Amino acid sequence: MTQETPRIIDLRSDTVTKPTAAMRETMARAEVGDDVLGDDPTVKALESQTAELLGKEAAVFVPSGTMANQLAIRSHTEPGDEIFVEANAHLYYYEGGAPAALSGVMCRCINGQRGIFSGADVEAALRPADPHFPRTRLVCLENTHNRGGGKIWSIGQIQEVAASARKHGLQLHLDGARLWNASVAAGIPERDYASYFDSVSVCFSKGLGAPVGSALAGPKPLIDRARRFRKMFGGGMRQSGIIAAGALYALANHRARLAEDHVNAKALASGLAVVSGLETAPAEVETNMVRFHVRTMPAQQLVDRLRAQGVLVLAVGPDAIRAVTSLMVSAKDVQAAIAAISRVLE
Ligand code: TLP
Repeated sequence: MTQETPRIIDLRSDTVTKPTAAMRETMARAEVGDDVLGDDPTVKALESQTAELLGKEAAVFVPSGTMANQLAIRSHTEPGDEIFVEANAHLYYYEGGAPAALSGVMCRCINGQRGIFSGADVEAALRPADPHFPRTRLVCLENTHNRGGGKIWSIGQIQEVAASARKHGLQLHLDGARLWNASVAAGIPERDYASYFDSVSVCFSKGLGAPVGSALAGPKPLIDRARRFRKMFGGGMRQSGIIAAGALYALANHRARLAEDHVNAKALASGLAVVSGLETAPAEVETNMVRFHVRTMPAQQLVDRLRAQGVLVLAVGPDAIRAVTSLMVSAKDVQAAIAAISRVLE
């Protein structure tokens, strides 16, 4: 008798998505060339399609969202400058100290509400032009906001922050790793969000399901500068058309389906809301992330016990857990995960 391998339900992140058979086929057939020498037609196609989608003049393909964000910071600033970041922003919180190490900038943290801050917060953080102070150059936003639980910035909120930033001559960067999710959930085209920013980073390797790759988009002079730093940081890739083909496939085929992940995340949160020992706020679920609090054991203990049940989630604080839906997770998996979590907490 053959034993069935138990199915692993992986809710740790949408970064765990694997390329589908059709995506792999497209990748295998991709035309390639040496991209550092400007010869890869598939990378060029991806860069121009990304720039177009975001309403920007140019884009550069990079290995990761981290590199896209850090190239943006490096390209907008000089060492000794200051940038405004939200205290839980990925580019500050989760990128290994890169703003200090790679750009030599100071990060001034703004405390947001689930990642969202206001124009007044920007004004309050500003300092007078005086040689005692660093030169403030850049304001960074994240949409959707990861540690904010997949929270979407509204256009009104962005407009307000952008107006304050512009009034003081500051540049704006958007970490749009999951801008695709915001766009599908809110019904607002990516380029509408992007229009308030000088630069926008996007990822193909999260909910879109490509195995590797991100891009930074913006005006041509900024992207030319970023391309130079990409080489300097070791991100110049050669026959990268193979991975760019996966990203092109993802753009064409996996954007609209993100709505399914959002429905699944809502269902997960609603199911968890009635499990005793947990605190979950289904009304806060706007995209593909669910954050919940554990009251009866440390979060890591629940994570470990769930692993034994074939359900993977991440502890994101001593009592906080994050579960992310993606194309690796079906509606049935969500119900199975709720059942497993209830069992463990009983
Ligand atoms: N986020 C990862 C982890 O690093 C936490 C995840 O599992 O969510 N911006 C945002 C908003 C992100 O969430 C991430 C990845 C990145 C940038 C960085 O992308 P990569 O991992 O491609 O460097």
